[in-house]
Amino acid sequence: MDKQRSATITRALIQWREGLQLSRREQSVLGPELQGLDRQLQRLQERQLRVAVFGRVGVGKSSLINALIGDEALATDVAHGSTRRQQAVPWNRTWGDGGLLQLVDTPGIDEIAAPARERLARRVATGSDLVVMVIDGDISAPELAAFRTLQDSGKPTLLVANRADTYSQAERHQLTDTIQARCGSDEPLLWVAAAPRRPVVLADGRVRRQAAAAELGALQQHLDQLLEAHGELLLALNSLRAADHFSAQLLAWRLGQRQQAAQALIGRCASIKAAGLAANPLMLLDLAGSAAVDSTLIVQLAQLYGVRLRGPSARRLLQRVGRQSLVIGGVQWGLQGALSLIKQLLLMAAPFSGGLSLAPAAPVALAQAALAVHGTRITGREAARQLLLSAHRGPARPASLLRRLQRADPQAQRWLAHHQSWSPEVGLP
Ligand SMILES: Nc1nc2c(ncn2[C@@H]2O[C@H](COP(=O)(O)OP(=O)(O)OP(=O)(O)O)[C@@H](O)[C@H]2O)c(=O)[nH]1
Ligand SMILES: [Mg+2]
Repeated sequence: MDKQRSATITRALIQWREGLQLSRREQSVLGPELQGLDRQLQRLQERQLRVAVFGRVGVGKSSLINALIGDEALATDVAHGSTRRQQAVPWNRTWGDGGLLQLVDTPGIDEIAAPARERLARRVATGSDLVVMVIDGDISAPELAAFRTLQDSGKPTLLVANRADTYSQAERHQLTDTIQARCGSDEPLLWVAAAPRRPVVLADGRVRRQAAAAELGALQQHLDQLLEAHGELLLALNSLRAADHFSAQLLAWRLGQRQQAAQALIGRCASIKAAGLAANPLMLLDLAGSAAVDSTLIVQLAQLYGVRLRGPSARRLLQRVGRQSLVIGGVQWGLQGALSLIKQLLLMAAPFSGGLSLAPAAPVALAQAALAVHGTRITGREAARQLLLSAHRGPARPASLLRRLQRADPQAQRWLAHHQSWSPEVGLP
């Protein structure tokens, strides 16, 4: 991704953030998410990339960070569980044109239940632009599950195998094949030795394993290339995803808050329509009256969701809702017309049948009313869905920016191949 596109995305995101009108209650309910988003946007402006090191307990995550920064900044231990909480350390090297780097050490993913592991993987993924997942032999089921979680969340992830010093070259080749097959990935497996121990023959002839220099060549080289080629993209992608995620959470929250009000509104419109249909003897008025109630419902729903309905966009929305609810409720409209016709014929026949034909008119009117309620519910739901989509889809919205970037950049497309975007189906009335 070139610098110009990166600057455009940064500008658009900052503008979007400044334009977010959050109530006090929203700021407090979504406080932690908002802080996370603001941190990410700040890093985007400062061009500070965050690389998280992630994996099982004791695979050598902290040792790897120490080896990369060339300093024993983090505690390491043979005893498992020496890193208890996430910790970021600055990495004294740059990428691109003066971009900064931070490495994040994380606690091990095993010894915790699967749901917690998934949450941890998601948290690590959310807070970093790139993940280095460390294994130290064949990939286990929990490791594979965590790797998949990272991939499914669209997180660029490098798979690194540590303790290269404890395997022969033939063993390493064989392990590479097995692991790549298990992961279903053609990405390279990068072998390193973060804190190797090499056998040394002592003066008395005994052999002892002694600490030796770290071997990080494959990873260093891969990281150099990746950061030079895609540093800007990594930062932009994670920022867009963070913004998209926040915007989805905000919408879902607002939707949840207004769900009851929307339901009540739909119910009120349904009863107005039902009463009008039951009382009205004329077929055309039946249909026109129903359509009028549905339009009023849409306009009022729009007000409720805070979506401005004006000009062509309003027309398009009404047409879309109309089309959808007509397709879904097509049968209902057909039946409604037929029932209106029957009702009208029964009324017209009244003078000739001595009023007897009026008797079946009442159940027909009731059937119409029941259909009307059902139809209004369909229209209400569809209107709510379309209104939300329109609120989520504006050209400057993170979701649209993300889609555009995905279309324009093949590397973004690859990274986001498994990524599932938020869908506004949740919490509809
Ligand atoms: N032989 C060998 N030992 C290593 C290597 N890397 C790390 N170790 C050893 O593995 C042990 C665990 O290393 P840590 O870096 O603490 O592992 P961790 O993944 O951070 O562990 P937790 O924080 O407990 O999850 C230490 O005794 C390291 O010296 C390596 O490449 N080769
Ligand atoms: Mg550690």
